[in-house]
Amino acid sequence: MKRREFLKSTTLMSAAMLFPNYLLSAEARERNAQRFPPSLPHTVDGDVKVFHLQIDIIQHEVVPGFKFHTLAFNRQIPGPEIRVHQGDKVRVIFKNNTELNHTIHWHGLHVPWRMDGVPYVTQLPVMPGQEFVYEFVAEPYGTHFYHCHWGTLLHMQSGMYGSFIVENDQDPIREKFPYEREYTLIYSAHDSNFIRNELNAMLERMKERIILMKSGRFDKKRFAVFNSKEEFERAVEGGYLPPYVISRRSRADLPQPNWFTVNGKSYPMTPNIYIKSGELIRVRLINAGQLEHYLHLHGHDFWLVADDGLPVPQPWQMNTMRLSPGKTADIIIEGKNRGIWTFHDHDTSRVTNNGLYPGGNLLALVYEDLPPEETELNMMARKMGLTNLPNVALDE
Ligand SMILES: [Cu+2]
Repeated sequence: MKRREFLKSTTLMSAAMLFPNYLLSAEARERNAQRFPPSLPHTVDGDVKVFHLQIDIIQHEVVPGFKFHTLAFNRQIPGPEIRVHQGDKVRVIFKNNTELNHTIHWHGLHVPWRMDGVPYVTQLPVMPGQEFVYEFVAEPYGTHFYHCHWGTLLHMQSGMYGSFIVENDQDPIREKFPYEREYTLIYSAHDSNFIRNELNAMLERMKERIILMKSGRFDKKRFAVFNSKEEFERAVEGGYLPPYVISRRSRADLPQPNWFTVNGKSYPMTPNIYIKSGELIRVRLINAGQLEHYLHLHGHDFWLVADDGLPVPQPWQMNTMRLSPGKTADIIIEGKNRGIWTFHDHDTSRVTNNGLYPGGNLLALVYEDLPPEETELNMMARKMGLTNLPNVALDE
C-alpha cells in the first residue's frame, strides 16, 4: 500500500470510528467490548482457585500504525482481570518467559507478607525462565490491581499491570446504587522511547550477567550487587564509585510520557462506556501509571462510591476527580442527560498522541437510546448545501 493510500485509509477509519452514528452501531459496540480486560479463567484444586500468569515481550499496538516492543502479562496490556469472591483462596502460578527479572505485587490486597512481591524484601526476584507461586486469601472486598515490582519505573509503564476485583454478595455499593453493568478502566502513561532504550539496555546487561555468572567471572561491584549495606559502605570507602555517581542521567532524561492509555489504548482506540437513560453504571478506575490524572466527565456529576476499594460511607458527587498514581476509585454514573459525552484527563497534555491533539486519555460516555436523527453532525452543513465535510481530523 502506498503511503498516501495508507494515510487516506487510516484517516477515513479514524474518522468513521468517531462518527456519533457509528458509535451506536452494532459493529462499534462489538469492537468496544474487546477493549476491556477479559476475565482470567481459573481451575480448581480442592478449595483453591488456581490462575496462571506469564510474562513475555510482545509487540503492542497503541493506535493503528504505532506499535512498540514491551512487557505484557499473558501477551496483553493490561493483563487479564482476576475476579474472585471475598475470602476465596487464590493461587497464582507466575512464569517468567523473559530475560529480565520480575515479581508480582498485589496492590491493595492484604496478602501474607511473603506473598507481597517486593524483590529482596519479601522474595527473590523471579529470574528468567523461573516460576513463582503466589498464594493468599482474597481480602478485602473492592477494586484492586496487580503489577510488577521489579524495575517499576520501566516495568510498570511497559504494561505490567492488571485489575484484581474482589466481589461480595452483600455489596454495599450495589445496595445503595442498584447497577447491572460495570466497566474497568486502567490508566497509564508511557514514554515509548524510554521503554525501547531501557528494554534494549536491560536485555544486554541481563545476558552479560548470566554468561558471567555461569562462567564464575561475575564481578559484583560492576553490577552494583552487595551482600550488605556494610559491604557496600566499605567498597565506597575503598574508592568504589556507585552507579548513581557515574550516571549522567538527570531528571530530564527520566520518562517523558508521549502515550497516555486507557486499557492499553490511546484515543481513538480507547474503550467507550455505554449507558441508557435511567440506568446506573459502575466504573472502576485504576491508575497504574506514574502520572496523576484529572478525570472530567462532561454533562454529568458522578458519585464517588469507593476510594482505594473501600466503600465511601457517604458517597458524594463531583465531575472532575484526581486519580493519583496507585489509586483506585469506583464511581457511579446516572444516565440522566442523553447524549454522547467525553470523559478525559483535564491536563490537556494527556489528550495527545505523541504530542498531537486529539489522542491519549480521551473516551466517551455513549447513550444507547440516543435517537439516530440526533447523531448527525453535518446537519447544518447539509442545510447550507455543503457536502463532503469531514467530521474529524486527527491532526488539528
Ligand atoms: Cu517486571
